Amino acid sequence: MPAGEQPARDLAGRLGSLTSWHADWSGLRVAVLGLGVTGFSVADTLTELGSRVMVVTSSADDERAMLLKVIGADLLEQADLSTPPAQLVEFDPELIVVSPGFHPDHALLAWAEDRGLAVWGDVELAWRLRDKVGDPADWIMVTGTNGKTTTVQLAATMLAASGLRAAPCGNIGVPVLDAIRDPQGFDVLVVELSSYQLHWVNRNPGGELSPFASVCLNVADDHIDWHGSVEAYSAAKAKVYQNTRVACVYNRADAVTEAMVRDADVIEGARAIGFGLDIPGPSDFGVVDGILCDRAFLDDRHRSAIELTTIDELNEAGLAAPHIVANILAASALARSRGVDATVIHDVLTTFRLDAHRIELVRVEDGIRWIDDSKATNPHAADASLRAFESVIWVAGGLLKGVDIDELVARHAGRLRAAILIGLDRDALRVAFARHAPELPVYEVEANETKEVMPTAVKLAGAVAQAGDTVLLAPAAASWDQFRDYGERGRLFAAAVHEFLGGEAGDESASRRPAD
Ligand code: UMA
Repeated sequence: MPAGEQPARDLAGRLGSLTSWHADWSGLRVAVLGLGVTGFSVADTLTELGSRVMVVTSSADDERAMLLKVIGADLLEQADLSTPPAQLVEFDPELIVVSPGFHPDHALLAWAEDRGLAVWGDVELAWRLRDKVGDPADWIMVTGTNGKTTTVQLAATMLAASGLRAAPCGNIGVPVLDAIRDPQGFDVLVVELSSYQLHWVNRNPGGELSPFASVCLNVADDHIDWHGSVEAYSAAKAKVYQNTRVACVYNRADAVTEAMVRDADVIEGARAIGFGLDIPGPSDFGVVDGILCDRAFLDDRHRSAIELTTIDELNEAGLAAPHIVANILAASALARSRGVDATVIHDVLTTFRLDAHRIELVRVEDGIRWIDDSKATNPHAADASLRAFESVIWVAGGLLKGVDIDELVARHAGRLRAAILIGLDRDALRVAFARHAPELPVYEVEANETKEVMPTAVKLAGAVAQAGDTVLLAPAAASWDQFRDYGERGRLFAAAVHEFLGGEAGDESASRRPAD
């Protein structure tokens, strides 16, 4: 019987019962929206389970399109998806699985809603299928405006160093479905979740996530254009704590995250664990006299604390910038909640290195530091970056994604010596400089060609920089207007710096990050 005629109750019942890899997924007609890494992982999984899959996307790369044929999924590629294509209507899906990049107002999602179709995100699907291999892994879920990836990498490294099979996945770049299909299985998955992914979780019976531990690192304006308002963005982030079993980790310096924990429905017995750069109370992680401490996971937490590492040691490893210390405390809280020994955390922190384009020292020459923090794709991240330096030539701009830049400029006007503007959204920056730093020299990069932008910006910066200055690429904006991604933006900046300065790296190692 075609699904259109199938009573809605039966279908809802069937979807509600699909909570295991070993359930009967055969013949289920699923439309998968998007053919990026997510869409492909969804199609690959569901065809393996015997479902009938149609992938609908505005564009598809040749390799994935070819692979869809191999796995037996249909592809519907159509640039204009503003009305549901006839083939999709004819396919008559029983379920939609949506990629995170699709806006919730997308015409296909409105069409699905009109038809009363269930819509799942890939994370919900992965949760339902998590029992593929042996006992399901515990999920440790990480969200926040900034610091997600660093925290996820730190926590996963700590867990793995303690002998657990642990893997980072999610928004970090590895779809959660790829992790749950690993043939060996994992003890713990450290899942990075964007607000886009969180938007789609906990909406359907049978698919509610229940993490072992969870954290929202911080909340600042970002992706407002996608969510529609700060409130909606924040509400999506708050979902990370729902049904947490053991530890809800929050940021003591960010009252919004604390309120999220207070308001969350969690599993009885789950504890709230605060982290912050100040002195920790019982059940907290924090810093006392330069020592990072755990006052949560020990018997006598009212009178004592466990030492994890010191700011001096972190300085040695290039990990002492305040926002990185905060990430370290959050990751340590997550790892300690799952039983990782403090000595293991200490050892991990002596060898851990940040990824590229995160406050990365490119070069020091003639007393001028050149720093690539291309990962600073919103004002909150740029704020953390600017705080770490005193006299800054700031390379800023790109796509502002609807967020307000004024406060950031006001806060840091005093440390700026010049600004170099790149990218599309410049008006807000120009206005903010005129208001808060009218004397500041502001130079605009007129070049729009990807390969021209950074050489021009670097030349302008080089002309004004003096000994003691830091030339800081921390754009406070997304890169997609001029670059493929923040990685390309950072690489081209570093290349332009080396080209401009010539010769080999100068008087300091180019591989270390600056400490605060
Ligand atoms: N597509 C459409 N119409 C749309 C939107 C997308 O047809 O309106 C199609 C595209 O043509 C393409 C596919 O959908 O075929 C792309 O899907 P996607 O944008 O969801 O991207 P994926 O490759 O599946 O990657 C996604 C995340 N991307 C986004 O959220 C935009 C990746 O995060 C994530 O690593 C990956 O899933 C695995 O979980 C990237 C990101 O930029 C790194 N995230 C944002 C951030 O961190 O700020 C949220």
